[in-house]
Amino acid sequence: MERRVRRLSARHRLASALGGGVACIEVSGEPADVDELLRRLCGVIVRPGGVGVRHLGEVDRGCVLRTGARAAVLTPHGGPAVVLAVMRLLSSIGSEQAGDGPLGEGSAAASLVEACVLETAGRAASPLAVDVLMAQPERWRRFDTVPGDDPGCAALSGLLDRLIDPPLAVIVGPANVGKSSLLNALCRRTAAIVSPEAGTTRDHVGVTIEIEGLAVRVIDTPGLERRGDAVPMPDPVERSAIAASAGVIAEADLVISCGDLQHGFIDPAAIGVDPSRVLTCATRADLGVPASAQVITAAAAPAGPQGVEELAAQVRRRLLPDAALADPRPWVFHPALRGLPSAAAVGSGVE
Ligand SMILES: Nc1nc2c(ncn2[C@@H]2O[C@H](COP(=O)(O)OP(=O)(O)OP(=O)(O)O)[C@@H](O)[C@H]2O)c(=O)[nH]1
Ligand SMILES: [Mg+2]
Repeated sequence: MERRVRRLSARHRLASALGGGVACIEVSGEPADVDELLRRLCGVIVRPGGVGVRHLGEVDRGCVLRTGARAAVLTPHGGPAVVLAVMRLLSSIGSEQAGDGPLGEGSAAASLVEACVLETAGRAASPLAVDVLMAQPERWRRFDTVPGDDPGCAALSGLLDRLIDPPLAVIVGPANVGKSSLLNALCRRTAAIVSPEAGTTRDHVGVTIEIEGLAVRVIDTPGLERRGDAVPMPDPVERSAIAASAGVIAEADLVISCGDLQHGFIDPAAIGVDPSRVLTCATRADLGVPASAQVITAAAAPAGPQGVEELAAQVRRRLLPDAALADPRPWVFHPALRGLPSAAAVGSGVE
């Protein structure tokens, strides 16, 4: 016989659009019932002020933020199937699904900056965004001017915005140095075609990978330069792909310039890239290491991949330095906060 679940006073609602990297589900109700709902969902009690990554039943893992005695926010992955499964699970364990409404209505958000945190957590691409967003109400409270007008905050915000919209890293280098193999190793699956023929990658191939909680778009490009008479010149299809690569290279936040001992590196000036945007990466290092590489890899060495984790860590640090993550100044992370004095953003009442 099916055991009946005691209904709780708790209610839940989706506070973000479906389909972002991370969804935001608000839960509210009497304190004891919010306690009980989270215990049923995660298997542990999450006290007011508590935050942690928890199992959301058997559906997913996500951040659970107990924003107050009467409210909590869950951030499962944003795909519709996951979100709907979590919503259904909440209903089945005693909560009632509330209708969608404007942000901050009736529960978790107590100020504009908090409402913006909830909205932004729902569409941020990077799981790491949640921790940095949760720190914002306190950072805004401690700042006494207009964060948007402060040059330090503006520079910081430009970097932290990469937690919302994934930054772009583009892999470039001579043909056949192992660029596609490197992309495959980075995303731990075959996302790009690899072959011993020079010119295998005829169009650029892109994937979004997560490095230490930061979502990064990585694009692999066709070889940009050839050496040796045995290698034919690019055909028209490939020439147009190479020309198209120029566009993504120009947009790149970071250019991963690959080179091996046999072919060396491309001169950044030849592709119009400032060296400050370049990370030089030795590839096929099991066959020898070219001079002056900042990181050394052998993604498809017979003995197994080497240096790929270190490359990933360097990419993350170049795109989002540790100093930016630790910076105590506020982040202007939402258009509604631009030009706003911090006192207005943290004041109670949501417009
Ligand atoms: N020994 C060794 N071989 C590798 C390594 N990485 C790639 N290769 C081999 O090098 C060849 C070229 O690899 P790709 O990854 O296709 O090189 P690419 O730079 O993407 O080539 P294009 O797309 O043609 O520009 C393939 O035969 C790979 O198996 C490595 O770390 N060590
Ligand atoms: Mg390739």
